[in-house]
Formats: sequence, structure tokens, C-alpha cells
Amino acid sequence: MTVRVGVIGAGMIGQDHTRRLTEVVTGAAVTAVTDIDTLRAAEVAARVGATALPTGADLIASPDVDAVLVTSWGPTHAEHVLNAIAAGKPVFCEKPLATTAEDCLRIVEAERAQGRRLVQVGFMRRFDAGYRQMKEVLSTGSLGAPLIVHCAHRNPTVPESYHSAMAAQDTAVHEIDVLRWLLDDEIVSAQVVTPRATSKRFPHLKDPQIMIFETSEGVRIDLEVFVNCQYGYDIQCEVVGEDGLVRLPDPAAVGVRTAARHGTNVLQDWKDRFAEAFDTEFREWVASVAAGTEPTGPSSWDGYAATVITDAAVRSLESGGELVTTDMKPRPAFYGGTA
Ligand code: NAD
Ligand code: ISE
Repeated sequence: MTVRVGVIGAGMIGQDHTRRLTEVVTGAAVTAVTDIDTLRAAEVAARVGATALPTGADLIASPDVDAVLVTSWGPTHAEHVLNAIAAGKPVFCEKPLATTAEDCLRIVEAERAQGRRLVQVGFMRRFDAGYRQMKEVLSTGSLGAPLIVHCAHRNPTVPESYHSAMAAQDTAVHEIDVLRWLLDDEIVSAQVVTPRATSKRFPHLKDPQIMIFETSEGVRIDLEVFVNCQYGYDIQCEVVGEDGLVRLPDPAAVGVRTAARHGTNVLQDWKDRFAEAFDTEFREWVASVAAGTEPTGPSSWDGYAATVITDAAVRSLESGGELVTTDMKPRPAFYGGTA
């Protein structure tokens, strides 16, 4: 069976995922595209032999669409995801699931009312081979209980439109999701402090930021978010346990020795760093839709949790570094919890 996907939002990542679904993943085809920029929708649709449709609602209702991909701007996600759930169609939503915790909860409730999981959220790091190897090591218990996690998320530069809250909402949100999954633990508080700012930033931006999270088991996570680090896109993660540690591998790269120096190149773009993770993410999502089974990737509950935790981090930043406890509802049994 070919899974016929409709794409809502044909911008940067919508086009990349359209290419992925068309050229990389087998068993999928993009059959419909919509964008508020109708010219862009028509151009992307023509590229892959799909139909350009006027609105997200038209696309979700189309009999040529089995499953929906939401890659429009964050504030529009909730409406499209809720419409897809109401139509009973599987929906892959790029992060964030929604920009407010209230909207995330509306999605959670709508999905529960449908009685089966339809939503997957685009936190692709869970599909990265390095993080998966770390999870395997942690799950053996050979390192003892995890105690501390050290992380860094560095981008070479960001555009002027990037503002200080985005360090949590757009950037750290990936660590927030992957660490909840890696540790199988919930984040219960956030604190954000700012060291001396780099002179390479825009004046409105607090960069870098140091985020400290605590989990319900008492694990402390420190995360450096530095989005104008200049030298490259660099993701670091090390989990320290009672009996040892496990570290995320750097991407494979040849070592060059010349002129009395030995080194490897550092990637410059998150799209290259996580290209294979994105491919795996879509292979597994398409396979679940084709099989008619529930998606195994991040759920709408994970989307809700990520938004609650990023909200806490933003509140801490705005308060000048106060410790903010997260205000999260108990996880329903539907999503593997006890409530
Ligand atoms: P973009 O601005 O390049 O593209 C968004 C597109 O959506 C635009 O073409 C815009 O016209 C269209 N759009 C906006 N509202 C719409 C609506 N209601 N209906 C139809 N089309 C609409 O943005 P982008 O960088 O592609 O980001 C899109 C989403 O993907 C964001 O939520 C972003 O956070 C997420 N994203 C995720 C990752 C990741 O690593 N997982 C990386 C980048 C972006
Ligand atoms: C970007 O918005 C993303 O979502 C990328 O995955 C992330 O790694 C990058 O740092 C963000 O700016």
C-alpha cells in the first residue's frame, strides 16, 4: 500500500520532508500540498505530481489523502492537528505540537476521545542512531542510576528574528524531548541563567544561556544553548551514572593530519547533522500508517510535556533566573501513565 500524504505548509522543512517522502522513503507519495502562499504550494505540488489545494481543511478532507503532515508555522499547528484528528486521519506534526499548553491539552483530549493514537510530533532526535545507542546502554543498567546529564546545543549563527525565548522554545526543546525519553523520567523544574553575552549576538538576544533542569528522580541536567557560537552546529550529550558514563558520538568524519595539525570538520547545519534521523523518523512513521498501527514516535502527550517545560524555562529566563517548577497534569494511562 502507498501511503498518500497531504502536506500543510510548503516552506523550508515542508519541502525537505516532501523530498524525503518522495525520494527517500518507500511506500509513500505526496498527493496534496497547501500553503497560505498559494504560488509556493503550486510550485511544490507540481514538483512531485501532487494537487495544490486552497486550505488545510480542504486537504484533510481530500479522499486522496490518507495521512497529514503539518509543517506550517507553530501557531497554526493546533487547528490542523485537531482537524486531522476529527477526520480520523494519522497526523505527523512538526514541533511544536502547539504553542500553548492549553492547545496541546485540547489535542490530547481530542485524540483520547478518538480512542487511538493518531498524532506523532516531529522530535527527530529519538531516531538518531547515536541517541538510540545511548538509550540501549542506559537500559542495560550497567551504568547504575543516572545522576547528571551535561549537554550543549550550539548553532553557528541565528537570524535577527530569533529572540531570547526561542532558546528554549525552538532550540532546547529538542534536548527536553530527547532527555525525557532517554532517561524515561519527567522534568519537574527549570532554571535559566545567562552568563556574559557574546559580542557576536544581536543586541536584543541573550546568548548564550545555561539551562538547568531537574527530573522527578533527582537527575540534574545542565544544557548550554549557544546559538551564535560561530564555529559550527555542535550537539553534545553525556549521561553520568553511578558506575560510568555514556556520551553521544560526534558525527563520523575523516581525520586530517597536515601542517602539524590533526582535526576533523565540524558540521555547519542541523539538517546535515540529523539527516539520517529525519529519514528514519519518516520511514517508521510511514510504516506505522501503512500497517494501520499506532505511531511509535513522540506522542501528543510528549508534545504537551515539551511545551510545559519550555514555558517553565522561558518564565525562569524572564524572571532573571528563578527556579520554576513545571505545572504538568498527571500523564493519562492512554499515554502510558497512571492517571
Ligand atoms: P517556513 O516559514 O519556512 O515554512 C512554513 C510555511 O508554512 C510557509 O510557507 C508558510 O507560508 C506556511 N503556512 C503558515 N501558516 C499556514 C497555514 N495555516 N496553512 C498552510 N500553510 C501555512 O518554516 P519552517 O522553518 O519550515 O518551519 C515549519 C515548522 O517546522 C515550525 O513549526 C518549525 O518549528 C518546525 N521545524 C522543525 C525542525 C526540526 O528540527 N524538527 C526544524 C525546523 C523547523
Ligand atoms: C531549529 O529550529 C531546529 O529545530 C533544529 O532541529 C535545531 O537543532 C536548531 O538548533 C533549531 O534552530
